[in-house]
Amino acid sequence: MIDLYTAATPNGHKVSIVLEELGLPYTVHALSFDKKEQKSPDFLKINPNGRIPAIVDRANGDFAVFESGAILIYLAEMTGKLLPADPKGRSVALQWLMFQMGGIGPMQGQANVFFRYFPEKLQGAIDRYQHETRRLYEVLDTRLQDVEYLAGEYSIADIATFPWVRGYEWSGVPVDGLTALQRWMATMEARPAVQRGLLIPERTDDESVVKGAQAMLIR
Ligand SMILES: N[C@@H](CCC(=O)N[C@@H](CS)C(=O)NCC(=O)O)C(=O)O
Repeated sequence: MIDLYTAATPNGHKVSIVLEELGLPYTVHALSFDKKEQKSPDFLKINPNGRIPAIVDRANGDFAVFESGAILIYLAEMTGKLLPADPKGRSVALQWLMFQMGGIGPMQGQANVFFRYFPEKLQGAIDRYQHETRRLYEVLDTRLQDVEYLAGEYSIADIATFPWVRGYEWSGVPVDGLTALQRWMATMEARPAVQRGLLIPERTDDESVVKGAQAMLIR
């Protein structure tokens, strides 16, 4: 059994989607940013970085994993699914996974901060992060003109990338003209496991939780 520590954010959704795709049983622990539960001493023992997502594998000596990309690799290797077995295919999948972890996540995350939450309107910062995110989307689009999924076959690279790209409107980043990216998004959205994963954890309408999440994103 896997314990999943998460919140309704793109990085959290990566892990609930992969768990749904793999059909692994898991227990959801929804952390409240408003209550700073991600910084509690108990949670810092699981993720020293004090952020979601993290998992604890109860069937493997309570082994804890943090960083969403590392969690996806751990679960794919554990099950032998969603990551090609041959060295070249595996490398291609990991390249696109790293592209998301080092590029789209940080750039789009900062686009959200400066476009949505930052107390001052810093147009230079907004432009910088939105344009860089669009540039990274164009790299994805070019790739997806040649292949159905980022690694050729469906993999953890798609699962890592989709929860971010689907938020393009919220980030103020247009996807006009990126027809291959739009086709891929529609394919991803149609997957039942993706739809289930996006509902984890249950959304709350508690405004204080939303404010708390925004405060965390600013830092
Ligand atoms: N690189 C990390 C990023 C994790 C991250 O930034 N998580 C955000 C939510 S998407 C978070 O926990 N924010 C709360 C905070 O910063 O205290 C990963 O991919 O797991």
